[in-house]
Amino acid sequence: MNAISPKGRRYRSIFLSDVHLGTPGCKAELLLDFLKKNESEYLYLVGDIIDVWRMKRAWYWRQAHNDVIQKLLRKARKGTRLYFIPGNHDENFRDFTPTRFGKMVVAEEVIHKTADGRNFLVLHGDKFDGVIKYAKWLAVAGDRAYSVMLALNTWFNVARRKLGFQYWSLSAYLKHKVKNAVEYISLFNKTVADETRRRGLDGVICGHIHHAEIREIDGITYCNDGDWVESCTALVEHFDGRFEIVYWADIVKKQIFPREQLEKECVSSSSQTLGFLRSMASFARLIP
Ligand SMILES: [Mn+2]
Repeated sequence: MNAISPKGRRYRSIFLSDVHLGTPGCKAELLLDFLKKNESEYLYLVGDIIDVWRMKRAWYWRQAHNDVIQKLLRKARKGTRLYFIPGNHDENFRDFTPTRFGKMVVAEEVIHKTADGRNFLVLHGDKFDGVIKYAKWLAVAGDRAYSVMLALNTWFNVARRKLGFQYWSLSAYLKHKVKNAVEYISLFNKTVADETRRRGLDGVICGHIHHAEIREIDGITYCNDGDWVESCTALVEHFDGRFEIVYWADIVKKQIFPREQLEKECVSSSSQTLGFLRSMASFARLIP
């Protein structure tokens, strides 16, 4: 890949999610460029990094996808504190939570303490899908029903997975139910902020809805780190505890990836498989 883009910088923390490695939509080259140029003490992978369930249907894996994984693991080896939080597209990793693979911590949720001493809940966000689906009904039924719904949602998803069914997509469901995307996003924001308040925390960092945002919601700081399919965004924490969204695609405007070039990069299926297995083996090598 040719040299492009301005130089990056050093942050206290970087949060990334919804990369969807293993799908044609993943902007792996841009992410690789971001990872090469930006360093941090903490690196959080906030879910849907590898799109395992899409890959079960259609295999898509390029060299750049391997490179992203290798780059992440190399950062961990060199001292970056790496946290892997599974999402609904890579939920197979939830079978291993909480655990530590060498330098990488795998967990459903993590509490991140900012440089200025605030406590942030870090999680993917898909566990609120059920709550959002029944939002109106739950508002009437009250707090207890809400807790039951959260528990049911988790139980339902484990059962569905064990039975080999695909993930039920909230966004697909809401396309018919909710008038527009804005309404859905604000419903998601509010649900996540409510849960954060219930737990007595200062803020929350999540992904899942592919919409980067930093916003105050009734005293809770809500941060969403966006995605690497469309917007190519990362959430960063500066050394004074201030959060910011980095729009890497805007920073790297010049860069274009002609479709033919991508196709040429797609090697034959056996070597794709081999590359993928090698990446997974790198994960395994981290086991102490
Ligand atoms: Mn998700």
